[in-house]
Amino acid sequence: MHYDVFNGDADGIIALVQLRLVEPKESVLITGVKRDISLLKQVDITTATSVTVLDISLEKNIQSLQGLLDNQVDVFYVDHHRTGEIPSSSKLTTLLNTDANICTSLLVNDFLQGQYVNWAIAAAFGDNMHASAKALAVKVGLTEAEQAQLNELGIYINYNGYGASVEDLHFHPADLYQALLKYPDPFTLINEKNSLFWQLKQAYLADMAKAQSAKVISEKTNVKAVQLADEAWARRVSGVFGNDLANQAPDRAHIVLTLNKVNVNETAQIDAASYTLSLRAPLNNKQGAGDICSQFPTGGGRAAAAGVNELPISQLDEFIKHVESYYQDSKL
Ligand SMILES: [Mn+2]
Repeated sequence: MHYDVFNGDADGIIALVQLRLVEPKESVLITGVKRDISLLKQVDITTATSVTVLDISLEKNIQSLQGLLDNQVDVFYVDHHRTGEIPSSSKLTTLLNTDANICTSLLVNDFLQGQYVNWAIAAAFGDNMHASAKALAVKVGLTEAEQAQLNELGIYINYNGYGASVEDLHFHPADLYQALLKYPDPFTLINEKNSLFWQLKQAYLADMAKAQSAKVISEKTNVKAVQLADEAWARRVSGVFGNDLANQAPDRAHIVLTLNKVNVNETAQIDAASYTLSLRAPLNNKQGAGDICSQFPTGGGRAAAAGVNELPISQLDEFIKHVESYYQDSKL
């Protein structure tokens, strides 16, 4: 049995669309919300004969990967996140590149020699890699208007992946993948009345309108921190809202916080409250976000975009100061 394991964000879902348009395959789909990257362990090692893995860190899935390889399962692994040490095995084929301007769909696009390139462009826009997306769009001759449409589509698919659990999402990423696979050309989807594109657009605009009232926690020349409510809409919109802020002020780092629910247990003691936060490096200085977040427990990510799942409230000031001084010292 073949397994397709993919991140539930734009370049995870779209990378699989590109591959399966070229090579249709019956497969078991394994995916989840964007932040759920520990996916490979869900593959049933007793039934798996081959596995395609897209857009999840090899480092974070190394144990499951080693188990599959030891069991003689063929693995095709494509990703742009931290790799850690890559196992050497004749069963493993990789396309790995951690360049900050490369996403999984772009790697797949090279591999497929540009087949379904419009999908790859939408994915790169969705992963907020505007320069790469634009360069590719210009190369294949898309007009400004067409580029803007693919940008929108990428943003909406990316937006759908954010949430604490799949219950927060409008569409389960596996369902979204299957729906998108019906469109070899994303412009057909965009031009179709009441299609998924329009449904996602409507939902996105409603959530973003609410996000405009976000509370500004701190605003300095090089760092801005804002807080969103702890509600499903805020969990959905936090990532794309962060991208939006970054695009508006490309020299600034941005922190988007949501307060995690406080659990009151039986003895009426209140567990220490914490924030889930995402940190975006300045678009014009894409470095350091992953390193900064990794210094806090439950933190991690890429150079350009990273996060902390549970930052104790008492550490927020320290975190913000850390971000301020980091980007103060690392001006281009
Ligand atoms: Mn991705």
